[in-house]
Amino acid sequence: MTKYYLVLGGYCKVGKTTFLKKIKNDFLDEGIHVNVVKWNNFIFYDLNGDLKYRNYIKKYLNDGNIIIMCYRSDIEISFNSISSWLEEIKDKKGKKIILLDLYNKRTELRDEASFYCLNNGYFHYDLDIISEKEFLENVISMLELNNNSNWWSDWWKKICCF
Ligand SMILES: Nc1nc2c(ncn2[C@@H]2O[C@H](COP(=O)(O)OP(=O)(O)OP(=O)(O)O)[C@@H](O)[C@H]2O)c(=O)[nH]1
Ligand SMILES: [Mg+2]
Repeated sequence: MTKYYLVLGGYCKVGKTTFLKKIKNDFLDEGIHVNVVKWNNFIFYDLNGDLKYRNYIKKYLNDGNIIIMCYRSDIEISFNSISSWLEEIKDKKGKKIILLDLYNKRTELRDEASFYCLNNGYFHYDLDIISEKEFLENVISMLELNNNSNWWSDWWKKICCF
């Protein structure tokens, strides 16, 4: 089975690990440079945003198929630091880059972030208009797995009881 590598990067304490726990909660946040979490045919690399780990996390940013740069549009520095994370990626060709706003209200900074994505060919999502489920559905369709995704709806029914 093809494995896909999804990287969660971005400024410290914006809620990357909390977001991942909503998808799969049976892992311990070890407080080290990365949590490696397997889920179906995805492997999440949940990176620690603390600058002191920057040298250790470059490898994961370069190995990922989808780079999900998390920020909060109520914390300006979390958006401003994104470009320095993306500079660590040597070759962006073939990678999908997504900015994901984990804040649950619309802000001016969010509009700026959408524009930044549009200009750079990145994708932009925010969690006040899209659920974790819908977000992952979008990611899956980016990976062209949609034709064969019964496992996906079965899995959601199991954990969400609907
Ligand atoms: N109020 C509020 N607190 C949150 C939210 N998301 C996360 N937190 C809290 O913020 C703290 C940091 O969240 P994490 O999910 O560990 O953040 P992170 O981005 O993984 O942080 P690092 O791995 O250290 O870079 C935790 O204490 C969470 O409980 C949120 O949406 N609202
Ligand atoms: Mg974390």
